[in-house]
Amino acid sequence: MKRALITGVTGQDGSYLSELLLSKKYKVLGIMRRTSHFNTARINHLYKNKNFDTEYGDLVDPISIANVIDRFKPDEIYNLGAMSHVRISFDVPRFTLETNTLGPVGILEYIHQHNPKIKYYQASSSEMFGATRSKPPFGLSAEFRPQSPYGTSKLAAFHLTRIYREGYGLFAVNGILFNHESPRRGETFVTRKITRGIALILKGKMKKLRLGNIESKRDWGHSKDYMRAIHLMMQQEKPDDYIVATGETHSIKEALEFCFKEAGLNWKKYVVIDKKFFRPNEVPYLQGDSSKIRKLGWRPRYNWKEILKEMLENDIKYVEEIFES
Ligand code: NAP
Ligand code: F7E
Repeated sequence: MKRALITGVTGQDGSYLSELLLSKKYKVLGIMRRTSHFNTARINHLYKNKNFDTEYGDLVDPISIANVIDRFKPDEIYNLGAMSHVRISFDVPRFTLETNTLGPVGILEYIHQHNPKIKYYQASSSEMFGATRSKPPFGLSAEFRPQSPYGTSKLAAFHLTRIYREGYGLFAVNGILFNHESPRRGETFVTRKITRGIALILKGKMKKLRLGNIESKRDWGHSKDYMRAIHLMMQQEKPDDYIVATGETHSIKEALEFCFKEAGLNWKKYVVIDKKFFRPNEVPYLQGDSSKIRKLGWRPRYNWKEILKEMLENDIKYVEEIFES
């Protein structure tokens, strides 16, 4: 039985990856950090599986992570834990680098020093392309030009992963994932903010939805599809880097129009543009070239409209339930 250790298990991707690995008969241990509220809503349903459990640890405390690795002895480590919000990374730049860059280097160094057989996955991001001057769609040879502390922290971790692979021969893989969403997406990312906002408006609990720059464009996929891709890259004979994207790009405004129309509403009546949600630097356009992982047989099953529809339906149901009880 393969053993997988997942950091960021309480997040969107951690929960779907756990489900996928459990369905493939892995033993899964998730590392979660201590918070003052319960943070296990996305994984509570998994505890009934005898092959799933969690332990406390924090990426800014490398000894805590090393202790868990020592006890659990994983075959594969998926490093999904991160301060993952781009705008907030401008408010907490140091914490962002500590978690997103020093966290992974701690794990890589542990693997190098103590058990070089462990396979390592690094959750890299399309934010590393930032304001790239390369032509879209962006592939592995496109210029990296991050626009935020978050993008910079992920770019450093990307190179460290490559360096440990090339320098020490570790099985260390970067998945450069473009934006991926789902009903489990954090409430402050733009797609979920829109679908949750519409659900509250329909229920009469919200009057206006306040957003920032709605002109930027994103290549949105589904988290479930992207977790299949990262597992696939970890099963290859040789470690390598891959891009995961749909190749289709749409503006935030298009997403707004689509979701409000689905709900039978005119977005212009409800959306207020608020400077508070703009970023000091923006990433204006993202579109990925995922041809390399497609050669391994991966394809996305969801398109952007199906994702948004699923999220909207889920939020409408959720809001109905909380205001009924
Ligand atoms: P998410 O929902 O924000 O989850 C992040 C996870 O990291 C949560 O479990 C969080 O714990 C944990 N975490 C944060 N700081 C930590 C720390 N210091 N120590 C240990 N754990 C910590 O993010 P996601 O959307 O699932 O993304 C997963 C990974 O992929 C992240 O590394 C993200 O940067 C990267 N990524 C995401 C996308 C995307 O579009 N979703 C695209 C490219 C790359 P709490 O639950 O306690 O907050
Ligand atoms: O913003 C604009 C915002 O926060 C998308 C993370 O998972 O994907 C994610 O980062 C766009 C930006 O995602 C609001 O300015 C407008 O142009 O949903 P987002 P992101 O910044 O692309 C990458 C790949 C990651 O790696 C990250 O971890 O939407 N936008 N108005 C807004 N964004 C937010 N959050 N809130 C607004 O009110």
